[in-house]
Amino acid sequence: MNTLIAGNWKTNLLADSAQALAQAVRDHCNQTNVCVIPPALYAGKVAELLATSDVALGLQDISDQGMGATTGDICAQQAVDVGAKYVLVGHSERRVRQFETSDLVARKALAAASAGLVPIVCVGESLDDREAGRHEQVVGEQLAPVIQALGTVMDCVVAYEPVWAIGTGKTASAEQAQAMHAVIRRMLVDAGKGQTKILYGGSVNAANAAELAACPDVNGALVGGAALTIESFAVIVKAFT
Ligand code: G2H
Repeated sequence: MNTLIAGNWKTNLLADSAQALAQAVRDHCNQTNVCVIPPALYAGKVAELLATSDVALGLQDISDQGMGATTGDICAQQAVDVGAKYVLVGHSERRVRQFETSDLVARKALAAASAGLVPIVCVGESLDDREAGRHEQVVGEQLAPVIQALGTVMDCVVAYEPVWAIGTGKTASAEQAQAMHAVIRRMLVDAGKGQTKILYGGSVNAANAAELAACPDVNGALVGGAALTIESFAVIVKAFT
């Protein structure tokens, strides 16, 4: 299946509710194109629950450094060790709150890919950037260092998440999403990575998933709020499958 539907649980849930949601995803969305991305503290338990399923595990962030003296970080080798396949890098909530630069995001993507993880590289413009007509330039500048760092041989996924659509209930229209995905696709083709999956993220829900899934360059979704209940997540998974 050349799609990926990833549920980013962010800093939601506690141990019991995280395990219950993981079990529900395993029971209702047991497919190789589904990934859950729990808070790291619960990743080990979620990995155990998913061990006999086709659902993949992801983490929400990774250090650009290897094992060693980086207090509070999680390194790529530890992510592999806990059973992760995917890792988000450059989510806008980290670019904004932790001041992560595109160069740091590129180093994180390289650290992840070098350890055998598939980085899900998040890019997206602010409302100011969109209103000023800079959105394609901004996304291009976020993606370019990652493409350069990874070279042609390493596997990755790109997630386009316009910041103005994240957790706001505003979704980019299918036309806006497709237009940006086509720009990203051209960059990836030029880099010899034309087969890379490009996910859309930003208030994806059960009602808008089908329209987004119909866009030719939208290969899946990175889902936040609507991934926290199995009812909505299962509808989104079906729409993209
Ligand atoms: C964007 C998305 C998941 P939401 O951050 O990464 O969250 O679907 O809640 O907008």
